[in-house]
Amino acid sequence: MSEQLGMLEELPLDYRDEMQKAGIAPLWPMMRKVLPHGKPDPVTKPSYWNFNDLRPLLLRAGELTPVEKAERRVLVMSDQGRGTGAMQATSSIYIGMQLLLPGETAPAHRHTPSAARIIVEGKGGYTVVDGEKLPMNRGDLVLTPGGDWHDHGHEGDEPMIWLDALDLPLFVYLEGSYAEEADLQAQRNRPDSAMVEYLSAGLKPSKRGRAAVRRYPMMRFPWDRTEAALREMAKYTDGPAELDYINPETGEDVLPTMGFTAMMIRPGETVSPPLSS
Ligand code: GTQ
Repeated sequence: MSEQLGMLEELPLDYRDEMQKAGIAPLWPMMRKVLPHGKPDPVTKPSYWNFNDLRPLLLRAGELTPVEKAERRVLVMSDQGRGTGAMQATSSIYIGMQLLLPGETAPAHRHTPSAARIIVEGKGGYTVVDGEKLPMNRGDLVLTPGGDWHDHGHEGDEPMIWLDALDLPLFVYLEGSYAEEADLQAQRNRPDSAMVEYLSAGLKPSKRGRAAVRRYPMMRFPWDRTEAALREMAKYTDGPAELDYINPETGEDVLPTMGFTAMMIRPGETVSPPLSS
């Protein structure tokens, strides 16, 4: 079948004018734009952002813009297929690098998109999600499911930097993206559930006599555990060791729209992860 379906210009001018007035258009000249042949035709391009370039720019944002003014002090990494300034790294995922300085707090808000954070540097930072205080240690994966209140704080003495990943573009596309603001949350005086209920893989709180489990029962995945598990697995695995982060109650990906995998690649190894959906 021909790639090129009919063109708009082939149609009589009066017909095109009448259609224009009626607010309609023929499908066939535009069909391949939305239904390309054989395979998708993505706008997104592979993009690369160098942390050594980004880091000083982020620290400078710390001097230029108080967190009270910014609400969130973040530099957005734009998909190069859409151009710098695009609020997305792929069609559905936004990523940005966030800075919080010692003593600062980023105010509480909640929004429809979900967020996940991977801590890059610093000590003493934390985020409070739905009243649960989640320490931010280097490499930790920390979740903020859509609709949950969250604020960030910093009790340490060096800058905290972390990567934010949100399904924000998806919500913008669905015209369902919005946020609400509130005062800082009261923090429950107990360690987060990774340190209490979900301390060990393969064990979860007994069903007996328990109230309903939360939809996202574990919102922090400590890196020290992930790293130890990867290293142990790699001893007995040819090729890269890979571990999927899961919701410990369901075995599913940690969020409905975003899944995370930790991978250990030995020096000199190369990998080509398969496309998957
Ligand atoms: O920390 O709550 O990068 O709301 C973008 C939007 C981070 C956050 C971002 C946000 C946040």
